[in-house]
Amino acid sequence: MNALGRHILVEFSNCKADVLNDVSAIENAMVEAAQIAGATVINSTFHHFSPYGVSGVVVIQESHLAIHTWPEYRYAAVDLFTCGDTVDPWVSFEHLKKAFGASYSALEMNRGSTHVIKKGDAPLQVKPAEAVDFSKTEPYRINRNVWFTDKDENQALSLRYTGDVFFDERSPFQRVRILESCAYGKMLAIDDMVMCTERDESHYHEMIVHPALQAFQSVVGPVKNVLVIGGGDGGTIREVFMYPSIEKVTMVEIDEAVVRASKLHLPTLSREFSNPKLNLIIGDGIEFVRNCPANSFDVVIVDGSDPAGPAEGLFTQEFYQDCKRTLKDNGVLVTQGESPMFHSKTFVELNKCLKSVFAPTAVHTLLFHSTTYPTGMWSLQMAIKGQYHPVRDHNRQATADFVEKNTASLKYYNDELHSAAFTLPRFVKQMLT
Ligand code: SPD
Repeated sequence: MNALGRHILVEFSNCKADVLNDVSAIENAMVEAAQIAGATVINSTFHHFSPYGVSGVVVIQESHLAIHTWPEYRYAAVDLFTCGDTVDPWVSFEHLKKAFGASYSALEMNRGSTHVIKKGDAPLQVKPAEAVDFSKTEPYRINRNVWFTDKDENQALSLRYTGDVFFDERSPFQRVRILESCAYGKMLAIDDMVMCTERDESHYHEMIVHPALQAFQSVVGPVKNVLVIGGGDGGTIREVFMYPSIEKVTMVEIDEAVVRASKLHLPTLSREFSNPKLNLIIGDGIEFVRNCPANSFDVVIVDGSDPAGPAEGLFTQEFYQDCKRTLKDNGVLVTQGESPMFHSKTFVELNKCLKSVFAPTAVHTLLFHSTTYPTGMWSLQMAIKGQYHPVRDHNRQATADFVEKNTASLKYYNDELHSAAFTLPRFVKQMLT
């Protein structure tokens, strides 16, 4: 070769649009394309842009592979640049063509023609090479820079992940993924939203369960019969089964893929799926409560996703009317209530909706820190089918005893936090008046 490098510029057209908008699929394909061609990968940096498109580069010891995608045009601009004779960029090209299902046109250029440039023109000082003892070096690791972003049009929360994808399935309802995040352990994502991470899932799961169950037990007595709608990762039932008085938990999850993914990859969340007191129904929670006999449950927990896709119906008046009917007298309903800062409209509307179904004085808002949901400020709504108050009538000593007994497993909830969670900032109070 009479040049320093080979540079292939590729126009990929008619690509699979979903692949071109999938930052992890593209990063994987590009890293593989480099490795298959025999290149040594130094690092990779890839970003997803809102609403469509991915840009990224894989730096290899022999130069780079770069890409920019326009999924809405099913088009990707790719360049593959290799130096030396050991790596054939056309091998990378073939791999990417298959991965994107693309038609193409490509142009190869020689870079740094040795007819034009001459070595030794520059006055460089070269340090003598030091001998390296390879038996003492760390195993080589690629530095991957891939980000998962949960966002609306104006705000986002991004988590860096390793690029490893443990589970990725498009169920009839949604895309279910389990990724390895760098700072928060494994992460369950539904479509492009974070559902939970190993490191902070306890905040959400403890808070959706214990304030409601402790409020109920303070006034009514031991909790026996609980309905969970959603909650397919298993974190909510794990917390419910901490109560020895539980006789039966009915869980209705619409998407079996979520349960399967969690059982396979999130053992700390899914360990109670084998509990004999669990009646797991794979089905539609909305239909379940519509057909459920009245006065069936002490507590109903709605552990759904955000109001898009199959979870949309979990934010309606009809649904909460049915939930109320299925509750026994003095029963408690608790539902995830979105974020006052991120989903302000849904947050307010859900509170109004519950007040219209129960009574304005029977609905109580709780806030907690969910560090991997956009804005980090998340809410729950509690509604009581009875006359008592979750803070004024709270048996603080009973909660302190419960926390003491379960000190090894609880990470977030305690007797002080029980009342603190119902204390709202001024702007949140204002939103709800
Ligand atoms: N934006 C995320 C809201 C998701 C609430 N449900 C999470 C499921 C955890 N069991």
